[in-house]
Amino acid sequence: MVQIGIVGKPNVGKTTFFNASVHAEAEIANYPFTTINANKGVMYARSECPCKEYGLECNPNNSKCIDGIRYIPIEAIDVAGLVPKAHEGRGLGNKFLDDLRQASCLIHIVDVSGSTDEEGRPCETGSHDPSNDIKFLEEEIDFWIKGLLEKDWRRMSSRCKIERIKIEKMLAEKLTGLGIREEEIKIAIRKSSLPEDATLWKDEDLLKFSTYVRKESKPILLALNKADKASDEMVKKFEGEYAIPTSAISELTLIKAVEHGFIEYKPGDSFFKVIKEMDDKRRKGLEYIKTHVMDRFGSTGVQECIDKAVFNLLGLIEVYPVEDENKLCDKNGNVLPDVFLLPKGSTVIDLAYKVHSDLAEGFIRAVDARTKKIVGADHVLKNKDIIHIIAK
Ligand SMILES: Nc1nc2c(ncn2[C@@H]2O[C@H](COP(=O)(O)OP(=O)(O)O)[C@@H](O)[C@H]2O)c(=O)[nH]1
Ligand SMILES: [Mg+2]
Repeated sequence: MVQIGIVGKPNVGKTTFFNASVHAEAEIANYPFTTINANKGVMYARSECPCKEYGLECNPNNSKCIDGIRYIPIEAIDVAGLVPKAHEGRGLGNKFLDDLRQASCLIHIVDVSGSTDEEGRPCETGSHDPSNDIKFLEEEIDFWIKGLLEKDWRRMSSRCKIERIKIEKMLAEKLTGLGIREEEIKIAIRKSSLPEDATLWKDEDLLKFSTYVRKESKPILLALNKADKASDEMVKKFEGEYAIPTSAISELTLIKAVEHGFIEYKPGDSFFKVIKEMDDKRRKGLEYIKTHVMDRFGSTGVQECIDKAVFNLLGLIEVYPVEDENKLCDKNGNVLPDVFLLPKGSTVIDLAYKVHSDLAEGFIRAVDARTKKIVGADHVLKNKDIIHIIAK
């Protein structure tokens, strides 16, 4: 399953964001190092379910569907707060960096209200500039990667030269534990325009390469959190395609109100509907969220972060395997039971492997349920394809 790492310095709202989207109860508190061990949980990417378009009632199995909105699971990891110089072992040291190994991308929770200092201690709202936080997190990861490479660098690079081993092969071996692929390494070498002969790489070249490889293998989306109490000016300054204003606390409050039956609201909605009488305090709280968060930013932003990370930053597509291309169901009659997230450019056979290796090994042909055309193993899949795979 795709894994997203939730990262940031202490007290920015990582755990709140995590709990709001996975509905797990990790500890939330206003002091550093509350989150000692990384919490793993399941978050959901939100998308229009094809059931709506076909006017069908679906029976989801590996995902959820609420009123025609499909929620597709992904794995999330709530990483302990990162403080400057973690790569040298400060704070909880390399622990959080280790937690990021398997993440395919990161959501960096930033306190855009400027009410936490660089170490994560509460400070006066607006008194801390989050630009430094953004830069420092990138640098921490870069130095961490570099640190892994520079051990043994001279011997390794000389060996490559003498034995004519391609540098990307050696790097791939060293970095595989970080979930970094050879393809990403090749791109990083090209982008940093470094010589093929790695014995010529200087210290700053290793850092340059580390930066590029981090950008390729752990792309970062910024959640501009605590936007509810941030000035318009601050939000405008940082907002962008991959920098989304969020109010994690609002999302968590809405989810709780849903659980208690007070409102109707689906994660990612731009509004909620009151369905039960409530006390003044709760009503005022929800009104505040409506006027200061939802009307101001369009939503709490939490769901949008996940969706942007999955569908844009990672560029994944959703594909629905079925066993009947007319009824769009499996052999038990469940309509659109499963959905899989696959990298762009994936083919029918990639989908088959994802569903079951038997389906791939015994592959005969497939049918595109939308067009009813027969397609082969190499057929490239499109977003929201519905595919019937026929196998021996
Ligand atoms: N105003 C505001 N406060 C928030 C928001 N998200 C979290 N907080 C508060 O920030 C503090 C730290 O939150 P927590 O999730 O424990 O941060 P972590 O250390 O990054 O995991 C808590 O007091 C939260 O209630 C938000 O969106 N808006
Ligand atoms: Mg925490």
